[in-house]
Amino acid sequence: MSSIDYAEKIPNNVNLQNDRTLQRALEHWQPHFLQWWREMGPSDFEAADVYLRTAISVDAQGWAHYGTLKMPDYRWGIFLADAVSERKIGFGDQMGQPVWQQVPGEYRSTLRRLIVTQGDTEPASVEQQRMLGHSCPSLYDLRNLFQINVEEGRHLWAMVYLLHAYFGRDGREEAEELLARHSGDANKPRILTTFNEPMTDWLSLFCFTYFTDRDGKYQLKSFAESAFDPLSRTCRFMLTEEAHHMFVGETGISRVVKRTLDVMRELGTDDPVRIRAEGAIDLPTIQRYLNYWCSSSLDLFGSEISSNSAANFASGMKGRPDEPTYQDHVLRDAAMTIETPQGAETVPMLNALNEVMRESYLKDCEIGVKRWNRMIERAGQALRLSLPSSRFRRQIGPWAGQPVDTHGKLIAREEYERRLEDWIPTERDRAFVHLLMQRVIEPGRMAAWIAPPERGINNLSVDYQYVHLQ
Ligand code: BYC
Repeated sequence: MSSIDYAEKIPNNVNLQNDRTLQRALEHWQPHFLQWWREMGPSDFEAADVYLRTAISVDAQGWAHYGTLKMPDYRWGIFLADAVSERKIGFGDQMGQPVWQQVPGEYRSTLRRLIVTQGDTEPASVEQQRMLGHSCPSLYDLRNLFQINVEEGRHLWAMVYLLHAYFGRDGREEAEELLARHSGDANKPRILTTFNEPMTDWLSLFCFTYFTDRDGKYQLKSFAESAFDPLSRTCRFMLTEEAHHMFVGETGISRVVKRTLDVMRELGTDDPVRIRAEGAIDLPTIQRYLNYWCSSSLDLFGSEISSNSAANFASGMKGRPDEPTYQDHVLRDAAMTIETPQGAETVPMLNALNEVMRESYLKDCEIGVKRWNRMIERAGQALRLSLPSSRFRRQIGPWAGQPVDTHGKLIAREEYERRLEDWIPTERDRAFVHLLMQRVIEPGRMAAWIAPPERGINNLSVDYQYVHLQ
């Protein structure tokens, strides 16, 4: 990378062409990243020509460029949203003071940990989705998968930029570690639970991009409020790309539901056996997938009662998503009642902020569910999809490991074990869904279990050849 034209190869607005220290750090890291991409990124598609968007600036009118390229040639860039002049800290004990352009010593290790945790999820998701290209339901979907993969790669770059530019040697070491941990690895797993879950089918991908990427939206929005200005600006720009990932999730599930409803109408039945025989996914199975990925993603907000959340907010490191919409930005006198298996507990609001975020996240998750239910209602079907209670199947917080049904009611453990197969995908469900995952690569054609999208990408038609396989 020594004779590199930085502005051309690594689109950026962080003055990389004149920053020798950053160049040296990236020169060392970038070949490791590319090696990781080859070994852990989309398997067997290095030679494919893919219609991709690439971030090239932070200009709202023209921030991305669309074109056909091979994924290893993607120009992973580094962008910070425009600086807000004289920006002040918007919450916590230092509210009203100027934001930080450097990392304050006393917050260094916590901020690094937060950035590393965020950064760790990005390559983790690429690893989880590594094999899905082989079973794509259409070229349109294959392209969307790859778009998400390269952008998660860019989000890793965004966090590595912060580590390299602001955390010196330990930042560089953490950047290497981000490539050394792997999703599901027994010895060196990814940091957060959901990012170690296997993902072997596209229904899971759509649920993941609906629920887990939405956690990403909420975490990025809370960092967008951060007093550490480079983190705030980086995350604000990442949110621009994140919207498409959630779009893939929401429209993906919509298309699966639509296809199922079409088959139900054609056959005149809601019998899952007959719907499956027709190659579509019955609504109860879709519900079990929603339960699985939603409950897994709920853990990503951390424990309901958390001293970390209190410290992160009070110091100004991490706010609430949409912080300006709240009245009280200091929260020293506020409290919240949290339900635990032992009963209601009133805790200082600062310690309950993970729960505050989880509640607003769940409201956001409801929007898609309402849309899917309107489709089901219009088709004259009785079943309604729903989200599980935030106490269901938790692994983090006071409800972790508790036998709770999908409505949030504590039940006998024996009953819980018995009924779990009504609530989350069984081995049989997974085997059936897996069987449907046959790749379809004729332009415009869709697998039998999913309806076509309403429109193509960037005003192209649905039958455009989004990927040329070699
Ligand atoms: N799994 O006080 P606690 C995305 C740990 S997704 C494993 O309960 P806290 C994306 C926690 O780390 C967004 N460990 O919670 C989506 C802590 O350990 P340490 C990712 C967990 O700290 C799709 C201990 O338990 N970004 O971008 O208030 C595709 C006690 O923690 C989990 C972020 O998460 C878990 N689920 O909040 C691609 C933002 N939950 O530190 C990308 C950065 C908790 O004591 N992370 N623990 O050793 C954070 O802000 C916080 O770390 C958390 C947890 C919100 C995750």
